[in-house]
Amino acid sequence: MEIERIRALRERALRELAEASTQEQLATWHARYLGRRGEITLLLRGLGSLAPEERPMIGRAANDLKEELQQAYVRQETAVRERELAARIAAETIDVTLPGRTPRIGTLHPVTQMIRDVTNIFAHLGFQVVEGPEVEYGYYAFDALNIPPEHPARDVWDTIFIESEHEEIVLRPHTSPMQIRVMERRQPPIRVVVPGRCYRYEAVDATHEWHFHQIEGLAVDERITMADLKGTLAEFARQLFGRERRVRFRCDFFPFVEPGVDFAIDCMFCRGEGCRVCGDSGWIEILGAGMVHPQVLRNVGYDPERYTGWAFGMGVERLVMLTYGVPDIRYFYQGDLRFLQQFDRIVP
Ligand code: YSA
Repeated sequence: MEIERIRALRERALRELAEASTQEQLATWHARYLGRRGEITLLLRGLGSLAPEERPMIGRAANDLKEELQQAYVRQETAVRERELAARIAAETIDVTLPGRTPRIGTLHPVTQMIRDVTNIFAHLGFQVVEGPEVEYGYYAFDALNIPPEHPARDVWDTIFIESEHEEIVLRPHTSPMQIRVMERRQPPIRVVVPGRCYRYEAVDATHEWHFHQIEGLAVDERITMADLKGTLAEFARQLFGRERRVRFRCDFFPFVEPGVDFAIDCMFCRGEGCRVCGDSGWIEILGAGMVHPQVLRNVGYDPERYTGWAFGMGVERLVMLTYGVPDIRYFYQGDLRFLQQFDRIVP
């Protein structure tokens, strides 16, 4: 009888073991048959209660079964582990020959690109690039540039004041204050360009922002002449806008230069014929310039009998608008990627 029970137990145990296909099911099986309270363990423990003549035979059969089940368990456990490992490896396979995902990198803002283009041209012409404060004393923004208080020209630079009671402190409305700062600190020869942000108390429209960028230029030395200014600016314009550009200088007024000029290139869209971009004039004004006023040289302690110089200032946004046909300056600072992504030239 007992032998029959052992045989049935063996069959059931082996069948269930064959069906166990995960580590979890194997653990349950092990606990049920071979664990501390498992059926085999209980069977062996119950041998003592058998009749003495039955004990040897049943005892051997029970021990043999335990041995057999233990070995079968090890085999099944190994097979399940290997199958699970193979499945995991298959699922996690990486095809190293697939092309990688290209990370999305941004591009330089068009204004930054233009600042780099312009300063590069001047750097190759022997100019040094310097920068200066955006919050500026009234002295540097106006007085030292020959624009005294109450001078009507002061209104041209619609200024944002930070402090005006004790000392005039402003957000610089142009980069020209850097002319004074550079000359105060150095002796000629001087050749610098100064890119930077400017601010004006200005009604914003398609061509005016309340903050924008300028690039200032300054050259001071003995025997510097208007001819140097004309040659340098013509070369600059041809490098930036094409060698075929024609250039034009006309009289203009700025308190810190004498004589003052405005500098224009022939319109690259209509080649001087007249179109919407150049307002039918055939010319596009790109900067103001002139010979540094003797009074400005005196203000920084230079002797105007010995030294002469010229300076210029241009608006960067306007250069980008001209180059790419951007119709409205407000696009630059709205952070709209659809606009910015069009300037996807990667500049090192
Ligand atoms: C002139 C002679 C020099 O020897 C040196 C510099 C200068 C330029 C002078 N400091 C100046 O600021 N002149 S400006 O008022 O006519 O501005 C120069 C350029 O800045 C303009 O031609 C324009 O391109 C840009 N600009 C001025 N206000 C602007 C602006 N751009 C966008 N928004 C505004 N609100």
